[in-house]
Formats: sequence, structure tokens, C-alpha cells
Amino acid sequence: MYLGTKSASGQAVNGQDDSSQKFRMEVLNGLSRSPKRLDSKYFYDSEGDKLFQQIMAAPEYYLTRCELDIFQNKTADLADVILSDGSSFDLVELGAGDATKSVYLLQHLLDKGADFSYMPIDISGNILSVLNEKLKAQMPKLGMVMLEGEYLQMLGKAMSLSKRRKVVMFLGGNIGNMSPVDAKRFCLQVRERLEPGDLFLIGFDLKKRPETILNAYNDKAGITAEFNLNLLRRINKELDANFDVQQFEHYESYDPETGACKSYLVSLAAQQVTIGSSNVQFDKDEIIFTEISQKYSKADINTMAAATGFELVQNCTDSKGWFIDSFWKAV
Ligand code: AVI
Repeated sequence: MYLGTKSASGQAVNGQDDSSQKFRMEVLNGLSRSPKRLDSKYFYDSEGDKLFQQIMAAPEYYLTRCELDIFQNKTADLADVILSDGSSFDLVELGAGDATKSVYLLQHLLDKGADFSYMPIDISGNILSVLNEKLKAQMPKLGMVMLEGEYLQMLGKAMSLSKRRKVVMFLGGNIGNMSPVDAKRFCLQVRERLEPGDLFLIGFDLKKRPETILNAYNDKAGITAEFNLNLLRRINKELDANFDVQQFEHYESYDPETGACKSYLVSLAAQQVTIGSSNVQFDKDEIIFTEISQKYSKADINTMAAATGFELVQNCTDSKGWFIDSFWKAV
């Protein structure tokens, strides 16, 4: 079953749809701030998707392999927490993508005879239709409801579709791409939609040796640099802009005190860029802040759970102890 919020009525005047207008507005607003900023959610055009696939395969980028290790090798631990309640449930995944990790859990739950439906949520209808075909072929007995749209809105929809308890997953360390303040707000918003007893499973990248973290975002092959710079190429293509990408460079920083790993683009010259009918001035060495990848300690995770209406039930860790999938129960 497919459910979503998009329709032809989303089209606006001048042939530009709402999302393109929003993109233009957010880019111009971000570049008028000090320091300048661009939102990392815009990394993912088709070129950005390809570069992110390459990042995940890069030797320095450990996050994906660590979480895959948990889903492949600690599947029974994950399933035990979910099944300990004994009742039927809906497994809701925020930003399911191609569900590379979740399939291990789904298969294990099916093998155990668990009574559940899978409800993947994704902003991309295309990704959901590919996922739908893949899972139908791989797990014909799996009940699925595909939810196309924004996470929180679709979580509300999932709540209204069935009264079964919910197990919500937010994997990949995506919570790290929110500032700690935004991450807390997001967890509160998830909690507001859930019922007591519902579970929330979040993937956190842990604070660790600073060099290991920094290298993950500064790979030798320069893929992360291209991923960051591709945002300027996307703005050129979609917003009629003229960034000279050669005149910007990727810069990464990690602060082991706060756990904030941040990506920037640095202007290598004083320059003016045109975006549609607007002009943006850059000083030499001026920065654009493009992404935070926040790292957490176990204590940070505990504090966040308690501050957002959850109780931490269990932490599942990879064999290196670098990444945690943390189970929280709504109280
Ligand atoms: C998607 N997200 C969890 C990635 C991260 O690690 O912050 C995005 C990424 N940015 C650069 N490399 C990977």
C-alpha cells in the first residue's frame, strides 16, 4: 500500500514547483547569514546520492559498516528487545532508503513468526517503489505500507493507520546531521506522536579517537570533498547560479570536547556569485558552513533519552564499540 502527501496541486506558478522555490529561498537566506550556511539536506541530488554511495564504501568512513555489523551480527539482540512485549506491532523506519540494514532485522522477525507490518517512510517516492519491489521479491510474506513524505507527518499518518504499538527506527547516524538542540527537538516531536510503551531505535555515532572521526570526513580519495562541493554544482544547475567550484575548497573540523564534526566550503578568492537575479559576495577565506555530523557519548545518549520523554532500554554496539543503536521506550 502506498500513501503520501504529494499531488499535482504541489505545482506553483512559473513552472517551478514548491520544493524548487523553497530550495532557492533557503539558499539565499543561508548565504545572507553570517557565517554563511547551506543546509546539508540539499547534498542529495542524483550526483550527491552517487557520491554518498562512494563515501559509504570508502575505507575511512566506518559508520555504515559499523551499523551493518550490528544489524548482521546482533540481529537477535535487536529482535529480543522488540519482541519482549509479546504484542503485534508496526515497524516504522524514518528515511528507509533501500533498507540495506533493516532487511536483516525484517528477515529475522519473519523467521521468528512475529506479527508485524513494515512501514518505511521516505521523502522519495522513487526510492520507495524500488524498495517495494525488492522486498516483495525477497520477503513475499512481509506486510508493508509505504509512506511517502516528511518524517513527522508520515509518522502521524502511521499512528492513525493502525492502533498497534509502534517500533520507530531512525538509523545511519542521521540524527548527527542535526545540531544537538535540533536533535532534542526532533526526539520530542517523535515522542509527542507516540504512545507510552512504543519503542524508538536511534543510530548514534560515538565520540572516539578524534583522528578516526576527522579522517572519515576527509577521505584520501577526496570523495567527501566532492560531495561537499557538489552542493555548489547543484545550485548552479537548479538555481541558475555561476559558482566557480574550483574557487572553493572542502574543510573539515572535529571538536572532541563538544563532539561536533563540521564541514565547510572555503572561498579561495574574493568573488561575486550570481544566483538567479541575486548577487552574493564572498571575501577571500570566507566560509560556508554546510554540515554537522554530531558525535555522542553514552552519557549524552542517556541524557537525551531522559530529556525527551523516553527511558533507555538497551544499547546495541558494533564489535569495535564505535557506533550504538540505542533502544528507547516512550514513558
Ligand atoms: C548521512 N549522514 C549520517 C552522513 C554523516 O556521516 O554525517 C553524511 C555524510 N557527510 C559526509 N560524509 C557523510
